[in-house]
Amino acid sequence: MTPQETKKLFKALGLKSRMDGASYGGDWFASSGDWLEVHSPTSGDLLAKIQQAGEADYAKLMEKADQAFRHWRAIPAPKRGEIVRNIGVALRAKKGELGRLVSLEMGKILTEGLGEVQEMIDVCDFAVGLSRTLSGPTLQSERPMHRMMEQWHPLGPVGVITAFNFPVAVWAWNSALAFVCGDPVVWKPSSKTPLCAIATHNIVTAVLRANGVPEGVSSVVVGRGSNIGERMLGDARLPLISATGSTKMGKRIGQVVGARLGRTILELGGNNALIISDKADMAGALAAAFFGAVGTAGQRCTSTRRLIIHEKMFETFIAKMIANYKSVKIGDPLDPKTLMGPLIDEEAVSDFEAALTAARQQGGKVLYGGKVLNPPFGRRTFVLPTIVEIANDAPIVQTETFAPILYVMRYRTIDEAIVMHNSVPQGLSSGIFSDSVAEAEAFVSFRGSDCGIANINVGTSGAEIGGAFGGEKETGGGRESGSDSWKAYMRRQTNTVNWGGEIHLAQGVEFHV
Ligand code: UN1
Repeated sequence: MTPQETKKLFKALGLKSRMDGASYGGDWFASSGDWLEVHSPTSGDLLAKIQQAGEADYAKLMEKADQAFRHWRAIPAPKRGEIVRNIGVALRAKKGELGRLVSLEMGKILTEGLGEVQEMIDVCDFAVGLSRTLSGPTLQSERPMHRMMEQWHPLGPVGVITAFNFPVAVWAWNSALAFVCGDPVVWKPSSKTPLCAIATHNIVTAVLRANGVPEGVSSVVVGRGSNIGERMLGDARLPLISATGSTKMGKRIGQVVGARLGRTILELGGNNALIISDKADMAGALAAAFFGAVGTAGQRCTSTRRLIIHEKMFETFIAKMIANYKSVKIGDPLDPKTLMGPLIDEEAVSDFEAALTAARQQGGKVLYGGKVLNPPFGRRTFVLPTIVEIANDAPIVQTETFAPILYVMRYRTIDEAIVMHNSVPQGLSSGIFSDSVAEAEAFVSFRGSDCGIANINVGTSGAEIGGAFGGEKETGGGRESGSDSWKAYMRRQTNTVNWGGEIHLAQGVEFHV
């Protein structure tokens, strides 16, 4: 993107080259004197400087969010839904610009940047429907002339901590739901992608203002994890912390929020595998594995990290994968011909290199890739997508490296494949390619995949918003987005109502003088 094009994009999204990083709906503010530089992962160009929020800024913002809750929870849910519908309309109008900004700041290719904004739009639509159906059951009482029911009430301000790889969609999954549920949101975006957060907040704030929503319902706080992040975790005014990131980070969050008995939704590391059966449709399996492993330069939580391939198919399948890998055009994510952009920063490239060194030491054989590319644009962030043949129990295969490294391995029986599949600490997403009903059903049965997401003839990444999103084991157990994930954003209340006048004790207990 030329400097003129960047300027135009910034203008359309209300961004400047120097900005403050905190807002609760009014102006942007910050007083820490601690400036964060935002560089393009592609060119290394300085895109903007953001003054991060300090403790005083956080205090001001949190007070607003707390006050806003009292007002927001009193607005009928369908009216809140109408406002979320308008956020969806505003996002539709800005889809092109916001999608381009995602590509510019995060480095994913434009079609994926636009797809990410589409996820925001989709979840807004989903939440509008929810706003009229946030319902609890009516239950039969054992007592005469009594009725029981469950209600769901707004919970309070929700702290949302997001990662760089989905710099706008994950905010939307949380916020569209939180808003219709009656909760304000305090968003701490990744320090690697603050511009996406600021631009999103500008779009949302305009809608909230036009609808007379008080300040504090939607806030952004760009700040350091070590002070602002930690303050959020310990803050009892945030009854729920929803966080996306590494397992290491999630363990810290779980401990600190758990110590105050707060709630968490944790969406942490994945180690997603596809089983490719000898009874699979080859073309379908190839397309899914290719997108899963190379898409977003392997920087999705749902990226395909392992292929467990039937020994009969292994050689043919890998030969086809390598042919695909060889034709991947790597470069500027905004160029429509590019299939793979850069990694987020030089640190990610070091992680890529360290993982490959470990893999080689642990008996791995690099079948394709394994190289850092000479900087085409001035930043050492481009790598070759890589395929490594290695054993599933090699220590490096047991960890998540946020880079396009695909570990491949062979199996003989489906039972063996499922055991290999589940023998990692993480449990986010998974898939099997097989036209055998028995194999496919076994994979999604109680003795099959132990992941939160398990697909048949569908890859591991690119989930739709309508399903609950999240995973088991070291992935953290949280669920966001579709299905009944909204329940985590509300407070459940069981009501027993006596309309008969006489007092009856449950369980037949008699208690009178
Ligand atoms: C993530 O990587 O944190 O399923 C989210 C997918 C996307 C979301 C990924 N819908 O790949």
